[in-house]
Amino acid sequence: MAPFGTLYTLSDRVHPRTRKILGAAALNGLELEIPANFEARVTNKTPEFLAKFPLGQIPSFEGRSSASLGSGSDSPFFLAESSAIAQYVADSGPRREQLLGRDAAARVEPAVDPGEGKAEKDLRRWLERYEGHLKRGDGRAWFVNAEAEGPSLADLVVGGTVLLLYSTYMEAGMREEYPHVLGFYERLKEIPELTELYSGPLLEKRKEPEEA
Ligand SMILES: N[C@@H](CCC(=O)N[C@@H](CS)C(=O)NCC(=O)O)C(=O)O
Repeated sequence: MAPFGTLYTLSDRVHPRTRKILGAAALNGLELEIPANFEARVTNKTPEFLAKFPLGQIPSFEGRSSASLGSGSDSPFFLAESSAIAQYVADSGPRREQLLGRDAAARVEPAVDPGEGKAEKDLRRWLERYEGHLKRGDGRAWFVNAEAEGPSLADLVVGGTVLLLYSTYMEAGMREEYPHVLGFYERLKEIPELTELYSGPLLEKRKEPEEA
């Protein structure tokens, strides 16, 4: 079967902005082609690439068929912005309801990616917020869904940020200060389709934080 589409991104490792896209594709059983000859800051600045994606950023997505967008089954179409691509991929397979939720409130969470480029005090505020959310009731497995429903796109987004923090910033002691977030991360990693995508290596020893 032909791949669902082409994802322009780094081919030698998972770019943090693509993890949620690849996670949604894995859960939906959709194959995304990642061109092996893609060279960051070179390929995405060529006239051919800019003709498709004017901002020349990665990740960018080229769809094979835009029938769902009403422009014919074989016309290519182009999507930029990692969150938009993740939403589209999540919406395009058999697990769309699990990934996107049944109501509008469930769709809000994926837009939040608060871990990016923040000072330690902001990160701790973010971690406390999510620790509290997961601790609600008897402890929630997932941010939006019931445990049996499995992770949604919100979990893929937050899980990606958690992995980034765990691999670059939070050593083991600090990870344990937020046990529900840690449990959530371990749970996400146990989903077979997500194990490789959300695995470490995790940080051994932390660098001293810069003052904000
Ligand atoms: N909001 C965009 C940001 C994309 C972005 O900034 N991509 C960077 C790599 S992390 C890039 O392509 N930079 C090259 C450039 O802007 O020329 C998204 O989430 O996709």
